Amino acid sequence: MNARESTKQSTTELDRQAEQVMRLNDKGGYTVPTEGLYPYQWNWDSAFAAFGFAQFDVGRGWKELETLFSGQWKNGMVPHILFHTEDDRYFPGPEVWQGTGPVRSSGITQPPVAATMARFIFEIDPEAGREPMERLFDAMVRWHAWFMKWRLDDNAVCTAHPWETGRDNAPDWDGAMAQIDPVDVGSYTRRDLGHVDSAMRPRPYDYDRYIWLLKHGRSFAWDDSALLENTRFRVADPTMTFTLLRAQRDLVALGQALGRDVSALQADIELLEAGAQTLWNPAIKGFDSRDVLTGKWAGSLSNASFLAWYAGLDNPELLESYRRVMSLVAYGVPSFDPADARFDAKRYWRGPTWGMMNMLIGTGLTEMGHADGETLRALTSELIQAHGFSEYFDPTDGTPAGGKSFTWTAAIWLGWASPDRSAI
Ligand code: 9WN
Repeated sequence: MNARESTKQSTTELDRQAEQVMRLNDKGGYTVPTEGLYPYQWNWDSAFAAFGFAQFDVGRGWKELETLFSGQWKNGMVPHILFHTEDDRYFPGPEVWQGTGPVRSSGITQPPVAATMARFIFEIDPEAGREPMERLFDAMVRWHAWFMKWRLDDNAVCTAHPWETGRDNAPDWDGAMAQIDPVDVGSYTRRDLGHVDSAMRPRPYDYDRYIWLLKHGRSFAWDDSALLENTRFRVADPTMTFTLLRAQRDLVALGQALGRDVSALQADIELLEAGAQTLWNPAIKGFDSRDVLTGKWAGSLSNASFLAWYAGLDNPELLESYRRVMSLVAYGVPSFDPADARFDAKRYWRGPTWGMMNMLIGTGLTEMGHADGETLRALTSELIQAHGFSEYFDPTDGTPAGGKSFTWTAAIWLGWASPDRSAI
């Protein structure tokens, strides 16, 4: 067998294993990110799961999204965790969050990638997608409208908790977190450290503040208007801004396919395009996070900064920064600039590379006509071939980190990184 044939054979075997990971984490209508560490339905994980399932079972992909939106609150918000069961392997659980929606849930949201994944799935089979999309369209419009109503600052999208961005301990929040005195946070037991080495997870300092913010939100029964008035954490950030901008564009395309009026969504796109530009920080040659309460930049060049192309915005200086950052690592976009002293190759969102972020960044680069997108796809493919379906990886040597048999890594392998199965 020549080298090419043997690579082909092993990638086909990986396709099979990725499907197995998805099925293993499938709890019937929704998928957990990984057994043990994350035993519930997470918002953006679920959107990636839908995309992964759709590569071999389009109906199951739509089902995932419909289950996610079954947890939508009256105000339009779609929670970051839906607690369909009881499970003491994760903290904080439903009794701590006390979300107010139709399904037990957290009280915050996560990056809106669902409409984008829905568009990818719709394009695989538009006929099969018509019915589920008819049901999902208004719900997606309402979720996006909730962001537009409650979360804009200078038309950039803000986060109210580090967990909302999905980039929990990124240096983006260091300044805003330092303003919080987690007094009266009480004692609690972290469950994550029973599953993963503490060097790969957020520190106790961060957790105290995560829990303090949770209790703060809960004390206002998660009421948007009361929380806005009493806000203690509000950061305008590239993750939320770029994912919403992209999602609004995809919702327009889906709406047009369904024959809906999309003029309000088009107006939102213009606002968000202007808002995104307010996040440009010339000092880091990149899109940055801005603490709304102090007006200070985070000075954080992160993998979220590189979501600009995915959001449909090109920028030659950003491309220079991207190429510089990529020249410092071996295996995909690091979550933080390796040239910055705060870089930590294994600690979660302060250095490691994440497959699904690579997919969003790579897709954007390719759509903008930059060959770097294909290079990133090939690097991510090599990384997974060498190190499997872990939650994230050390970008310098590929060492797998966090949870194993992870849904989103398997999903992006199936739909993007696998040489046999690339759908986008
Ligand atoms: C808190 C499930 C989630 C991801 C996030 C990731 C991590 C949770 C945690 O796991 O966050 O939401 O407990 O660490 O940071 O992006 O959605 O995979």
